[in-house]
Amino acid sequence: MIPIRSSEITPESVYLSRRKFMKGVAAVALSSAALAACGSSPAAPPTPDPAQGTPVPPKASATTDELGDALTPFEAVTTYNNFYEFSMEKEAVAPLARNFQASPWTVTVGGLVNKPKTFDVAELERKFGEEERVYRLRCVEAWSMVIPWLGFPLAKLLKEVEPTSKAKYVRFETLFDQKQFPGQRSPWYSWPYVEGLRLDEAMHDLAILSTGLYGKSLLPQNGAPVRLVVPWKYGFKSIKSIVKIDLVEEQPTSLWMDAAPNEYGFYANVNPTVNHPRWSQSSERRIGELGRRKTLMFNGYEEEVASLYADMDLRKFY
Ligand SMILES: Nc1nc2c(c(=O)[nH]1)N[C@H]1C(S)=C(S)[C@@H](COP(=O)(O)O)O[C@H]1N2
Ligand SMILES: [Mo]
Repeated sequence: MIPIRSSEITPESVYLSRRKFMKGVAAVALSSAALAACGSSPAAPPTPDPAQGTPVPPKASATTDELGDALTPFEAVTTYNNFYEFSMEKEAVAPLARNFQASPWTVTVGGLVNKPKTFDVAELERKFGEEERVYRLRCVEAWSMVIPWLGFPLAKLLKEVEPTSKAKYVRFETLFDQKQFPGQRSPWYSWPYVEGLRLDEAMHDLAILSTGLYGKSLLPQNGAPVRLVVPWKYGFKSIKSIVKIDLVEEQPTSLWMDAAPNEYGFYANVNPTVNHPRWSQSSERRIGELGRRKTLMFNGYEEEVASLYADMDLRKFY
């Protein structure tokens, strides 16, 4: 039996507090409607740049994803967050994350590899570069955003450390630090947050390690300084603030599989035909829009990733 928290729509409490959620969504929808009514693009308002003390507007080179869907405003991307290490309350995450120390920061890559190595984040960026990738993020709670990430393919890092022939999966771990992450004092979850991918999934070009969004370094609420982004899977697979990456032989057990094995599987591919035990996955609410839109198979990346699962029953391996 898992504990139920009556706050937002969360992976473990979707049916509670629907009223409060609707209030939040209406506010976001209103603010972007107001922007659109003024004839301006849905660009975000300026945010203070701590280095300069003057507001620098966040910018992305793209304005839509490849399907023509508008970017979700920076404001929403950075204030409506799931990051349980800070809070289970989406709007509480950003304020609590303000003083998070994301530097210095290292990522230790090891396990079944020929060349284990600890990387400084700056070194990761230098070595593997930074490109913009506009991806849809589809949360298992049935809301979604379109986010212009900055990052590099995870495959580049994996090739660098040379997985051995025994390596079958990649296991990711978030920082464990109860001083900085008050949520990690909660006994209901097996901290630190852990996620995993099959090695071929991890090697797919769409899977990136992200160090920024909207042309700027990641803010703590989005997983600074480095987080995973796997756009064809539910958002919870995209683990934040990573300190450890291990190549392993056995399928890792993620925090969510551990917390509710009947609700969250290892694969967690976006699939409108397989419902969550407590709600439908056939449609979603795009943050900033009124009404719902149909959820796309593999979140719209079917052409790119379906071959990874050609011989699998996707109803069984959810
Ligand atoms: N460490 C960690 N990573 C996490 C989470 C979390 O609570 N802790 N939440 C996940 C969930 S449920 C989602 S939907 C996305 C949200 O990412 P965003 O806040 O940057 O949009 O982060 C994922 N990564
Ligand atoms: Mo999520």
